[in-house]
Amino acid sequence: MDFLQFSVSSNWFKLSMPVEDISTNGHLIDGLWNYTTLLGIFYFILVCIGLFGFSYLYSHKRSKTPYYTYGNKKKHLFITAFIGAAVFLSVDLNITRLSNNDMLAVFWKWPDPKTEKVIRVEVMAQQWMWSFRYAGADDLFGTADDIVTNNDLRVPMNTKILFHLTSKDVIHSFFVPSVRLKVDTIPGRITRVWWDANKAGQYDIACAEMCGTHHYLMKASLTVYTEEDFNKWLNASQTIAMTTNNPEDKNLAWGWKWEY
Ligand SMILES: [Cu+2]
Repeated sequence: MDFLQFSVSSNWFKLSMPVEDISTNGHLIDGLWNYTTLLGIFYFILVCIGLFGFSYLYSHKRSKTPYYTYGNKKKHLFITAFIGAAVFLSVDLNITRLSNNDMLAVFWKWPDPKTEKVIRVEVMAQQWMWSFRYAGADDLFGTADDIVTNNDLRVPMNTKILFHLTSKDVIHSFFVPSVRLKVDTIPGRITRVWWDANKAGQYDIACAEMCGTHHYLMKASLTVYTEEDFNKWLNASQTIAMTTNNPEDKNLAWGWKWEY
């Protein structure tokens, strides 16, 4: 019985932890998350010490004479300003600085398909599914040989994958916990995200924006292949697409011309 309880609780602990990070840059997000959490705990403890410490020090037993303060003495103003500035500098400004650095140095350094190897994918979100489009043999999007999959994204590992995303109906959010990335998909607008995964396997994609009654069903699978396996899959899918894609099929016609 003890053993059972232990396994249940350790399982809950495991469930409450983030999934394994399989990306090259996910540690930046985890670092920011840990930093924020630790500082939050630090200030929480500080506030608790103040709250319970002063309640104890100035309880009725210890100090019988009431003492009135308006908090407007120089000393009070200074202490208040100091605490406020410490929180603002160490939490707000520092998080802004760290995340801004990461955005500029990594997440907004868009891979350039003209100069390096990049797999490009167009993503269309709709109530309630994800569609993915690869350019196919002609390297152009929105043409008859495109490879289109539903709720099934497959990419190679150790390669930069660049996504251009949009939505057919309402705002959705493309969320891939295993690479620590999330980006909104917005009707009439194209958003971008890129990653480089380094571990083959199968992972989850979810919608992270409350988008309607079946929002919770908006789940897709991500398969990260070795490069060899990915090429095999791509070639096989290309053959299928060439023979079965119907140019009249309106469900297939959502692709757009890729712009950099
Ligand atoms: Cu959604």
